[in-house]
Amino acid sequence: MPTVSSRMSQQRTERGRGHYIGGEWTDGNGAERGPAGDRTQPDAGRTFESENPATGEPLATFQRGTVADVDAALAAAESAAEEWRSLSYIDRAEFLWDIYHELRDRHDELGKIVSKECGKEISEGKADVTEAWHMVEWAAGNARHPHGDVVPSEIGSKDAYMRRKPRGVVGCITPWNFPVAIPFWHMAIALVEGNTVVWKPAEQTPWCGQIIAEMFEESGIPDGVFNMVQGFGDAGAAIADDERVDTVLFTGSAEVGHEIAGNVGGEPGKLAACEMGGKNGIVITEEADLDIAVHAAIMSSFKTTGQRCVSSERLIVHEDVYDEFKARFVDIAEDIAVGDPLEADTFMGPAIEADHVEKIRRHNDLARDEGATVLVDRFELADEEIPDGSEDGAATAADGERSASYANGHWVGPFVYEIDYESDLRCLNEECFGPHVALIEYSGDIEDAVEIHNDTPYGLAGAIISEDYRQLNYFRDRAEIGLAYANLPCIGAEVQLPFGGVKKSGNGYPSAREAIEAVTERTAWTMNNSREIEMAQGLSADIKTTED
Ligand code: UN1
Repeated sequence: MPTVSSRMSQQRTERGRGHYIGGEWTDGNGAERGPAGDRTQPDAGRTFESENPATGEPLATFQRGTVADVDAALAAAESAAEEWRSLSYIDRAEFLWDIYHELRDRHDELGKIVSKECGKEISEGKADVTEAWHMVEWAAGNARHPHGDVVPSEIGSKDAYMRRKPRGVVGCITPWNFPVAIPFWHMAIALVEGNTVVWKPAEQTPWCGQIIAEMFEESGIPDGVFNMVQGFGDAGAAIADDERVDTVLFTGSAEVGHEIAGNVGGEPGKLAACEMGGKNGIVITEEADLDIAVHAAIMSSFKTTGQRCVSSERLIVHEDVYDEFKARFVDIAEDIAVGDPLEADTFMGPAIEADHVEKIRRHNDLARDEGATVLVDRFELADEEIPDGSEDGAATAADGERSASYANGHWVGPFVYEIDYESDLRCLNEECFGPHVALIEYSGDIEDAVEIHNDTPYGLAGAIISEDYRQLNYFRDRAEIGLAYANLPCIGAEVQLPFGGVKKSGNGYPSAREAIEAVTERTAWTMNNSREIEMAQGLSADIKTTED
C-alpha cells in the first residue's frame, strides 16, 4: 500500500503512515481494542479520511487512534523522560533547530499543504508555517537565555534562586485552524524545557500532523520523546485523562477545553493550560479613522473565513459614525473574494467541513430569530461565486469535473447583521466561528462601549479604533480580554507575546514565555554558605533541650 508522503500527490486512495510512537510508525491497536468495527473489513472503525474542504474530496486515509494507542504512546513518553531531561537545554534545542530550518526550507510546499487540508487561503497557509518556525526559533533560542532569578535572602550567607524543572509528560491537543503553528506553540516549548510529548493533531488535519511527525523523526530526537497519535476526541480524552500526563496543553473549543480543565482541576499535581474561543469585539468610537476601522473589521471578521479563535463577531460602533461605517463595511462584505484557497486573489477560503457549515447556518438563523436585520447574507453562494479551480487546486482542468468538484466544497460567504444591543441575546454571546458578524450601534462615551464589549462570557481578543488616546487607554485598562489591540485588527498575534484569554476563553498560558509556566515546576533553591544555620524572620535556630 503506498503511503502518503509529505510531497504527496493527489491520489485519493493513499494511506497515511499511522501513529508515531516510540520512534516507530505504527497502525496501532485499533482493531483489537478500539471501538467495535466491522471485523470483516480490517479497517472498519479504524481509519478516517482527511478532506480537502474546497472540494469535499478525500486527500488520504489515516489511522484512528484508540485508548490502546494512547496508552502505548504514553508508555513511550514516560520511559524516554529520564534521559531527555538529563540533556542540557542547549542539546535539546539542537533537535528543534533542525526542524526550524526544514520549516523555512519547505515554506511554499507546506503552505500549500496547509491550504489544501484546512482551506485557508495561501497567504494564511504560508503564515501558519512562518508562525511555526517563529515559535521554534523562540523556544530553541530561549534555551540559551537565563531561566530563573537570583533572589535576595534576609541572611547574608544564604543564596536563593529559582530553578525550573520539567513537569514530565505533556499531552498536547491541537486544533485544525493552525495545523502547523499551534502544535509548535505547545511542543517546541514543552520539549526544550525537558518534557516528553504525546500529541494528538486535529482529526481534520492529519496530513499536517504526519509531516510534523516526520520532521521530528528526521531530526533524530531520541525515540519516545515525541509521540503522535492520530485520531478524534476519544483519543484526546484518553491523553487528557491519563494519570501519566503531568500537563495538558489544549487549544480548541470552549466546550472541550472546559471539560478538560474541569477534570484535570480535580487531580492534584496535574495542570491544564487551555486556550479556547471568543466572542471578540471591535469598538469603533466617534474618534475613529474609518479607513482603519473598516480595514481592521474586515480582516478580523473574515480572514480565515472567521475561523480563528480571535476572529471578531461583534462590531460596536458609535452612533456618530455608524451609518458611514455600516455602508462601507457592508459594501466590502458584499464583494469579498471567496474562492480557491490556492489562488492568490482569494480572501476567504471554504469552511472546514460540512458540519461546520451547518453550525454557521444555525448561528445565522439564531440571529434572525432574535430580531437581527440582515445586511449581507452570502451564506448560500451563487454558483458563479464558487471557484472553478486553478492549476494547483484539487480539481484538474482536464477532467471536465472541475466545477462539479468545487461545488462539493464547504463554501460559505459573509453574514452581516445589525441588532439592538441586549445583554442576553444569544447571538451576541455564543461563538459561531465563522464569517458571521453583528453591528451594534452605541451612544454615549467609551465607558458605554466597553460595557457592551465586556458583556460576553468570553475574553480572548478585542480592538479599539480611535484617534483619542484617552479612549484607547480606557479600553486597554478596562476591556476584559487577554489580547487587546488599538487601531489594528484583533487577529495576528506574534509568538513572543503572551497569547491567551480570560473568563471563558482560557487561562492565558499557551504561548512562548507563558507556556513555560505550564510545562515546568519551579523550585526555590536556597543554600547555606556558612557553617552555622541562621533562619529568616528572626526565627531562633537554637536547639534547646531539657539539659540546658
Ligand atoms: C487561533 O485563532 O486559534 O493571533 C490562533 C492570531 C494567530 C493565532 C490565532 N497568531 O491570529
